[in-house]
Amino acid sequence: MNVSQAVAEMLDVRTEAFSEQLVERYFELHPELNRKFGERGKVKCREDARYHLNYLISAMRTGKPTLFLDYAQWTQQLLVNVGLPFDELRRYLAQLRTLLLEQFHQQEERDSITSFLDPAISAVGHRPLPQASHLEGGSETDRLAATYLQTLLDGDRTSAVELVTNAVDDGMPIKTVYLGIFQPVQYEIGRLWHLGELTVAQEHFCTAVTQWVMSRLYPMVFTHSGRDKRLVAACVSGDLHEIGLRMVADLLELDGWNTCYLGANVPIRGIVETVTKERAQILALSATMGFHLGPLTQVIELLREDPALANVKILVGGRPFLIEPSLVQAINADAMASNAEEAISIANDLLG
Ligand code: B12
Repeated sequence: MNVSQAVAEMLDVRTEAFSEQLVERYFELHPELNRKFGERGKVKCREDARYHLNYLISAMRTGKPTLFLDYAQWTQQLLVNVGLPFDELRRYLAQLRTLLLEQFHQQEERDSITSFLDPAISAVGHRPLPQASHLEGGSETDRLAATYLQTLLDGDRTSAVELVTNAVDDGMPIKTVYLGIFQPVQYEIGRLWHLGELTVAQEHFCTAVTQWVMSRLYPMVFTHSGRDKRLVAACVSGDLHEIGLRMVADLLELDGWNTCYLGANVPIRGIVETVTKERAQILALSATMGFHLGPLTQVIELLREDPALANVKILVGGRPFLIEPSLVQAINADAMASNAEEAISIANDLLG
């Protein structure tokens, strides 16, 4: 265990205490917050502080400061959207830095903490940059994606389904529907939610319709039987984002694989047991939030401990790997892919 990992373990044990101390101190320094938000505000702030610490812990465990930096920039945008000054998070993280440096006395521990916090603190020292839309391309597929999103935002499920089924009837491959329509539309929904332009209820509706349309396409996905290439796919414990991995599994199925897709939030042991039962050659694992890397690493450790599974390859993907592809070595996986199309060639390469 290196210094950052040791610090991360100590932070993990004391997350609750540190969150409480941080919020108490911040409210003391800014008495106007107490008057404005009171005890309820403190409870919410403690929840946020736990989130910040959890992200810091997962960045430190994997040795990747970019994960915390990305999280800080994302949080800053969220806070700006609810009307807080753009440098509120910088001040807050600077306070966290002071608090942690008071608790850790060895120079290497202190250096490790600052090497993770300082890049993030300086990144949130200026206004967040505008995030480009995911639907700005000029191709026919891009236009269809923009129309599909509009039908979803209009609450018009029937037109959304028709748009996709007509495109497929006209010859659009499922891969294009997934990667050219569903994926950018889901990313755009996330961007709009983040900017405060879409409610959680609207996001849920859009996502539910897309999942429904994906199911309608299933007769075209599951058309073969008796294949030799076997893969188990799971989102790790706590991760509720399942569409990305489902796309990976579906496109592999179309490529001739026999896939066993377990969906969201799968318990660690259950994943490894399924790999054994299915005699899978590849385990595909997905994680979305930084703190899902903890359970993901545990699955990998459990699988690697079992000599009977020594030949199983581990393919990973999801948001943290898009931010920091070199995570794949840090967590002892075999490969990552940034999207479902890339996943097909990489999975085939892994089988040799
Ligand atoms: C829909 C959605 C949800 C739904 C998920 C429902 C479902 N059934 O899947 C629900 C409502 C549950 C949800 C909850 C939350 N969400 Co959410 N969600 C999204 C959203 C809008 C779309 C996700 C999606 O479908 N993406 C489309 C797929 C196709 O893309 P993908 O996942 O990247 O997958 C591709 C590649 O990454 C890769 N890949 C993915 N997995 C794998 C695995 C392998 C093995 C391989 C090879 C490749 C691979 O291939 C895929 C296909 O090409 C995203 C926005 C976004 N940018 O993704 C936010 C987003 C991920 N969510 C976010 C947040 C904050 C949350 C919540 C914390 C909100 C809250 N306060 O409760 C919770 C956390 C829940 C949890 N514990 O997991 C943030 C994360 C920000 C961050 N810094 O981490 C995002 C980015 C939104 C945003 N812009 O702010 N969410």
